[in-house]
Amino acid sequence: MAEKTLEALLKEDRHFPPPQDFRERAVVRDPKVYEQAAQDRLKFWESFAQQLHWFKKWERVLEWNPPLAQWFVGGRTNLSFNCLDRHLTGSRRNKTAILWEGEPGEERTLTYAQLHREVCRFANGLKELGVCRGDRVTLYMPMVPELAIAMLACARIGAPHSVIFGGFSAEALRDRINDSKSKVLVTADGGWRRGAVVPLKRNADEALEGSPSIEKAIVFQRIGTDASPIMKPGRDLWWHELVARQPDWCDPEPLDSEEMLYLLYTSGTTGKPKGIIHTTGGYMVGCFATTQWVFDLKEEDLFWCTADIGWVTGHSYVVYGPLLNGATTLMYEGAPDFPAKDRFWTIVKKYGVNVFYTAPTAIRAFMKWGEEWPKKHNLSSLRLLGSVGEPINPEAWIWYRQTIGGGRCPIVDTWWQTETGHILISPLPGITDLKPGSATRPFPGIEADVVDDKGNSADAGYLVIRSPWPGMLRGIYGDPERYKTQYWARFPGVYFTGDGCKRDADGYFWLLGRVDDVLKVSGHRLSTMEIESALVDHQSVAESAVIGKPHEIKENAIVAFVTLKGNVKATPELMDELKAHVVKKIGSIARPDEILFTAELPKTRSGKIMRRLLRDIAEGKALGDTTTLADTSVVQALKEKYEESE
Ligand code: 7RM
Repeated sequence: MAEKTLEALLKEDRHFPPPQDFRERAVVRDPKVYEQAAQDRLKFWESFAQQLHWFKKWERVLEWNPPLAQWFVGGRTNLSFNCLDRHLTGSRRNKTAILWEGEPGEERTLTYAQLHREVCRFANGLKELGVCRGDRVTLYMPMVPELAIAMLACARIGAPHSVIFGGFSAEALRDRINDSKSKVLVTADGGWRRGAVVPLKRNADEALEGSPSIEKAIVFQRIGTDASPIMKPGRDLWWHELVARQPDWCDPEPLDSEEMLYLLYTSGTTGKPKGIIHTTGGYMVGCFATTQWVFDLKEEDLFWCTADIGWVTGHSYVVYGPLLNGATTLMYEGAPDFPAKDRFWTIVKKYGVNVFYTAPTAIRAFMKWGEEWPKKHNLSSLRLLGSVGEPINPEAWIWYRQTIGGGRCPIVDTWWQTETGHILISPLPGITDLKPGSATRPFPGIEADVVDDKGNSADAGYLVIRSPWPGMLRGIYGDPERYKTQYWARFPGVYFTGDGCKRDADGYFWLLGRVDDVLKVSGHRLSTMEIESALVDHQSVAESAVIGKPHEIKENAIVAFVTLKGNVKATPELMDELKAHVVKKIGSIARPDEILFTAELPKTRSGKIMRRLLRDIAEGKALGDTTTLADTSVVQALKEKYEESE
């Protein structure tokens, strides 16, 4: 984050206590929950586990051999059973579980009983194809109920799912399938995005040419005649044909608490994405607890988390968290500005959304589009707003509160990561006084801290988590060493988040963005190294360095400095070709906003690229300390060139 905004942030002293009527009706009203949880963290988490169904009760709540944690040791449970069957005996049986709106405007509702039936059928379909407990299944789907159905079916039979965001390219899909060695791929003939078809099956076909582990591909028909995919005999089969012949009951596997529930690939500081491992029992308890307490969920609430299920936010707060709580979760397939910039507000009004959870990048886009769009709609059903994915600047926070929340809705700014599984820092909306731009305090039972370079508690420095929590990652798939070095080596026995953080006099946390080479671009997590590898993969590129440049809506714009091979000429056509190459290697979310061709990159005497200087150049700042630079003329020339190109 730029220094100017940081300074402004720390001067932020407005605060907003919970409105009285909200406080009186809140799920959590007693501030003592913090002390009670701190006194006995295990008892705190256990109290949530006790509200869920277990085939066999756990023997111990936690087994902690840093950095390896096991939660609810010896317990047996099933996520799908807890999300579905548990609600079938009482009044929730015919309650809407998933309320779906397709981008072209279709509506579908699935009650808990209907969802249960669909999940059972699909689970039986997977079994027919030979999927067994422990086999990985890759899901590459649009935002349709069938994605949630496939996840819950996998969870039911104990086959870990690996959801790949539909915006990833064929190559990115192939790499992730191969890393997980999935046996089955579930995809669709396409998805709708801004009126166009996203060619998921075509990408999948390309990916599967190099994915030997895949035996079968199940294709959900979302588009129909406009897509008409080519079905490969012996490999591809239609979802509707597979489920049509299945019975609508499937026994839930009594899974060990520590059996793998899913893998989710996320970008780290190297070029290769990591398959984050989440297991069954702890993740379930963490999602259940945080959804209920942070979002103040009531029986009659309609909850809308706008995240794509391809990201962790969609896993925990579109699917598992709300369904564990027996809530109604809204799922929307398309973009916020299609067919017009008020699509979200049309949906809020049409269904009467009560709790709305989105990302700062979206809020900043809404601000830019102007308040006339939300003002066209009655948004009075909203009672609580959430934010996630990056720091929210106070201006956006205030706008969100006033323009969307009508000044009456508390805002929960929730900090967490793919690795943490669920929210770790957030207000409790019935208790916490809010400060715009601060995620406020660690959730009860979470021991977060801010430390300096030496690992001592400090007012500013790195955000760390000092003790294990139920939903924490259990490892990186296929790379146990990287799990240790990445998260637990910087400060031994302490979880390193990779985020900078400041703590104020009231103990409030102010997240300041990443301190490593991970970038958030429109809420999507990318690694600079991944984009560099994609560029260097092009035949004309010798070397590249990618940085994030502060952007008013996207948080970061992607800027790539590129040196070309031998006598390759730098042309505008080549620039477009390189951008397209990155899209092909990773997906459109990684397309560089700017490419600058340069004869040389600034390096230290030991040959390391000095990204700090590149960032200064891109931000148009005076150049900082260049004394460690091997050749100072390189950077001066680069700066001049960049300024010319703008
Ligand atoms: C949920 C998610 C994780 C990174 C994390 C932070 C940033 C997320 C907030 C935030 C400030 C927030 N998972 N981040 N939430 N920064 N305030 N409320 O986003 O794995 O994709 O990204 O996102 O840098 O480390 S993620």
